Amino acid sequence: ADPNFRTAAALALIADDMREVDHVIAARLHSSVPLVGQVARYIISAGGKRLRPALLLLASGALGYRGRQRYNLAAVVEFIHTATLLHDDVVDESVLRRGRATANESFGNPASVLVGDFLYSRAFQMMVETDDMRVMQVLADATNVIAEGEVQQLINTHDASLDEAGYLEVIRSKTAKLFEASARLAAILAGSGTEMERACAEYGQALGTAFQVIDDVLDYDGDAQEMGKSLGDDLREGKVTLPLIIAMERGSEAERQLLRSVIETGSTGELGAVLEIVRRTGALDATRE
Ligand code: GRG
Repeated sequence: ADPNFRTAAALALIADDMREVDHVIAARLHSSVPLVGQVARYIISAGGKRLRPALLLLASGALGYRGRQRYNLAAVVEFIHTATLLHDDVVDESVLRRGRATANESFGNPASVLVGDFLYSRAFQMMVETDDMRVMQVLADATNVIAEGEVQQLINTHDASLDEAGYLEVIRSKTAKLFEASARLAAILAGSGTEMERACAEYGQALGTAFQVIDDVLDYDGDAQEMGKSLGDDLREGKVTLPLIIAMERGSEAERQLLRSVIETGSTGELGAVLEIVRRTGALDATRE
């Protein structure tokens, strides 16, 4: 079947549950400081895809769990995700998120960082309320690994020696870890045992990794001009995406040298040549595969 159809069918299964999650999210955004609610609602109501809550709901449903705790934990993973987005947009000095101005653009960096801290700590309040040590362990471990992944990504900026393993290590931490935790929590909620917990975690990890690989090159789709713009932005920022790594592996010595210098300097003077190497080596198709 068409994968888009399958996705739509899966999401239709949990449409009512997702409304419950949105109620929990709205209810748990309360704060005596108006700016907290304002910034938090600004980002949370901007239309995120709620992928991590969806994964938790679908997986726990498939394992036969029907308790209300799934709504709380789905809200927790969305709060953690949103906190990381607020911080990430400050780190990257991004101006657009979810089709509108980032919170840092609208409210400034300090408010973004601090409301990210609020969402993160609200998530931890809610996770402690579960009184379940395994749940707390999984979420504390995941957020720790996410932060480490971001630091490693910072270190990898403009690093032309980054290989596929190094690239994957970062995305497994910064992105896939929260997908992994969401699926793992489903198995914990359902009391499905350690084997199923491991299987769910592995599934979440694989899904999150594939998701980030595609997310990294989504803007490269479209015509050559669009790809040039996105690749140019990534090169200037020192982001070493998988197509660049594959093009480095597959290119001739001269091509490799050109790519190395462009990645290290972030200069886009040779952008046309870079695009041609990516095209000739089939690096984009290899990434999608
Ligand atoms: C607050 C614990 C903590 C850490 C901060 C900055 C940082 C450390 C982590 C950032 C991690 C990050 C931004 C990973 C990328 C995740 C990603 C693919 C975001 C886009 O996800 P979507 O497409 O977003 O699911 P929507 O908008 O749909 O929710």
